[in-house]
Amino acid sequence: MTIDIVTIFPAMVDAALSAGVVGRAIESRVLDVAIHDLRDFTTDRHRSVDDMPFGGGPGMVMKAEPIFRALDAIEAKRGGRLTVLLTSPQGTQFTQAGAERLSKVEHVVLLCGRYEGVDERVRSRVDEEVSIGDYVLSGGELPALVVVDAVARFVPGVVGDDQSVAEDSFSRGLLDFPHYTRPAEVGTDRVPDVLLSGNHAEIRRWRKRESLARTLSRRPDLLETAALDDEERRILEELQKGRRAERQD
Ligand code: 4HQ
Repeated sequence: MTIDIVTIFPAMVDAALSAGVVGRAIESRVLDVAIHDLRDFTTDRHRSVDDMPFGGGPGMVMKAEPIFRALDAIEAKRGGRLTVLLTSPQGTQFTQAGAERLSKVEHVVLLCGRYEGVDERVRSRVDEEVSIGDYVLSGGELPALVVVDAVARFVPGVVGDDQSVAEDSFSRGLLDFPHYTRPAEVGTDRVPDVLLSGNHAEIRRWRKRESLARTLSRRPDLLETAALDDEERRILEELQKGRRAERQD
């Protein structure tokens, strides 16, 4: 897949994308990511990307035409249908399922908004508006980076071990179980014995129980849609019974 990012802060986006598994995937050309400086698509002396809002009011609005020119240039370069995303608090919530779906799209473009937002006419060329959560950021760069990271993990070859992507917390629809590494004792705090037992069937069951217990206490909403196997349903039943008993005494 290819990802094109349009931003007025190309250095910020470039720095973030040079680190970690995504950085390595770009370096080794498993992922084709290009960053475009929106100012390169302006035509005035001052390279303006924003202007005052019609109707008055505070703040500035991103101009439509530089964005249209950037999209035309990306379309010419990629030579196929673009899927254009705009990150905004008005968008539909970005989820793990959304990330997996986008990873199968050939050419994705991310438009990073700044200021009060973009000229409404840009939306005629936007396929999807996505929000990463209910809070206000000062620009779309961080949301775009979140989208790239979550999508890239589903592209074959980006994460070394395909197994770990399949087992990722939200791909299973449950919260993660606790992890431990050496030493087995930190002060008086010991690693649970089961993890040192070498009994892999028991370890698997313990991890399932921990995942389910955490999900039940912190994110019960996830249990409505999680795909549980027979064993998980049995363990969940047990945990719920335990919690009902707790509440009684
Ligand atoms: N912004 N999820 C305002 C966000 C945001 C979010 C991006 C702030 C766009 C103009 N985007 N700009 N939350 O807060 O996606």
